[in-house]
This record gives sequence, C-alpha cells and structure tokens, in this order.
Amino acid sequence: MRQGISAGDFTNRINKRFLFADYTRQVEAAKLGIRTPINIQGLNAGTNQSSVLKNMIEGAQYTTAAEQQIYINEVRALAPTPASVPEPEPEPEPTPGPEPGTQLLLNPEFTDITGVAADGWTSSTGWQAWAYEGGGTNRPCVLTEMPIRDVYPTSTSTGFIIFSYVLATISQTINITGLGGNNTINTVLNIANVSNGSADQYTFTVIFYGGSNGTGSILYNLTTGSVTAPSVFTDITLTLDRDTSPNFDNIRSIKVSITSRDSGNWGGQYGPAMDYCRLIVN
Ligand SMILES: [Ca+2]
Ligand SMILES: [Ca+2]
Repeated sequence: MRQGISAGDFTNRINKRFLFADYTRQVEAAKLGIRTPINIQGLNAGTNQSSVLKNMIEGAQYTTAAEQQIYINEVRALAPTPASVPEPEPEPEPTPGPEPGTQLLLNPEFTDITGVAADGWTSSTGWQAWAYEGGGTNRPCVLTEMPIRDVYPTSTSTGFIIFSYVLATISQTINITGLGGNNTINTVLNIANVSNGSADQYTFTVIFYGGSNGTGSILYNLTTGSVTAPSVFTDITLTLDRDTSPNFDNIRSIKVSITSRDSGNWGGQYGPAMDYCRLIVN
C-alpha cells in the first residue's frame, strides 16, 4: 500500500483503474465494431459504470488533462452520428415545349389537298370527291370552298371536310418531345350541321399518350361524347390544363379524332362540315 493514501482511497483508485481499463477495452472493441460504443454525451445516469467513467474523465486524479482530452475525443468520435439525410435529387428539368401559341397539327385548315384526300389526316373509310347527287362510296370529302347549296351552312373560309352517311373517323396523331414551360393544350374543332332534315351527331375526342405515335399508356382522354352538330360553324374546344394533369410532362403524343355521319342518309356528303381543327399549346 502506498504511503499517504487511505485504504478506502486506494480501493477506490483500484476500482477506477479497473473500470478505466474496461472502458479502454470497450473503446478498442468498438473501433473494431465488436460492441456498441458508449456515448459520453448521452451517458445513462442510471449506469454505475457510465457514471464512474464520466467522473473519471472529468476528474480522475491519475490522468493528465491531455489524456482526459484524448479519451473525451475518443468517446465523442464513437458517439453515434445521426443518419445523414441525403439531399433530395433535384427534379429533372422537363424538355422545353413549343413556343406559346404554337399550332401543332398538320393541315389544320383542311386547305392542303392531294387528289381527294386532306393532307395529314386519315379517314377510316378513305376519301372521295364531293358528290352533290348519287354519293358514290359515301366517304368523307375535302373541298376548297363550301358548296353553295341551300342545305349547306355558309362560310367565306376555305378548306372543308364533310362527312357522308357511312360512319367515318377523321384523325391525326402528332408527337410531343416535351411540354416544359407550357400550361395548356387547346384542341379546337370548327363544325356545323348540314341541314338536309337531320340533326347529325358527332364525337370529338383528344387522347394524350405516354408514348410516341399513339403508343404507351393513355394519360388523358377528352371527348365531347356524341353530341348534335351546331347549326352554324362553331368552335368546339377541348382543354387539358397542367394544373389538373399531373402527367402533363409525360405526354409524348396526341391523337385528335372526329367521328360522324349524315343521319339523313342522302347519297353524297350531307353529314357535318368542318372548317378547321387546331391543336394549340400555350
Ligand atoms: Ca378551313
Ligand atoms: Ca345531315
């Protein structure tokens, strides 16, 4: 027994040394990943060993200030660090869309005609020349001026498609590379009834696809349903808004279609007449 130290003090020091050695082993073990390290800043007050350890580090008589700091640093280094929260990945910038006001359909005014067909547009039954009587194959026709006949609506415009009595669908599909900076897609059909004693029905539909050329999932489908054609040329508009369309930036193609027939069953083209169909992105 060393001189000048009481028996109790000596025992206390021995115990501290034991605990100190035990702590050191814990530190070394923790470095090897064998045991969960003690966090001096989060020491459990109810744990004797932790309490003694804390006292020892802060006030042990037999460690120098430099040694105390080393141990404190070791303990702090071993303190569990909060799981790092990764910075959220920035949303990829959508591909820029068309300039606001751009019209995207081919031949929207029906003024470009090759043979008996409207350029850019498909007719499910094909096309034929306008027939005032007889009717031929009773397919839709495209013509430069509105016929001046009493049953036809008047118009000073040019380029028209007129349905006959066999049900047909006129359609066009366009591709979209991106809509960044755009907020609205308006599709406008200008249509009028041909008043040969029938109130003809038509269906105007715009389908928005996730893939190009009308492939992939259908993201949105706007339609008038089957409705009566107006008696004079009238704009019918279907609108898709970014605000209410979370998949707006995923649109890669748009199919526009108009389905109709003349319910008066006259030979020739006496179904609804269309002056234009425009698809405008803003
Ligand atoms: Ca036209
Ligand atoms: Ca008709």
